[in-house]
Amino acid sequence: MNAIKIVLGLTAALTLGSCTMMNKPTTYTFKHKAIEADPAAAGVASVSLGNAGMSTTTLTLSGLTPGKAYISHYHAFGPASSNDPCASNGPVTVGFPNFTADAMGMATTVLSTDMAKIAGDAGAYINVHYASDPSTIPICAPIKMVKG
Ligand SMILES: [Cu+2]
Repeated sequence: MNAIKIVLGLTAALTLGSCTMMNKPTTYTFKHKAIEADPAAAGVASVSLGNAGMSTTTLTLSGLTPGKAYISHYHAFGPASSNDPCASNGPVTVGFPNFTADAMGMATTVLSTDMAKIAGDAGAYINVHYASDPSTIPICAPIKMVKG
């Protein structure tokens, strides 16, 4: 009798635990690349899983050039590194809506997409590029640290 109660209690706790985990966003921190552009640029990517396999990723950025236009993407793990996603030079998998830094150099952009499109190596890192020169990448958020 006591054993049955304990088992039921554990099941309830595990169920609650998994619900909480699904709703809690995972946060990834942007790192500055080894370039001089936007030296104070920083930010976080907050990834939430929703219903029907959808995900929402919110970028909250600061230290950008006020009034400057930016683009951002999820990138897949590329061929140039197997343990540093931001140095792996991978292809774009999904793009965020374009955005412009405000007068304080702050910006946000929100992407809703199928979780499957950014799962595993497909969502290895997030880059923020100058819209005017996509080869200029002030910051990158590593998400999946090891390829494969
Ligand atoms: Cu990109």
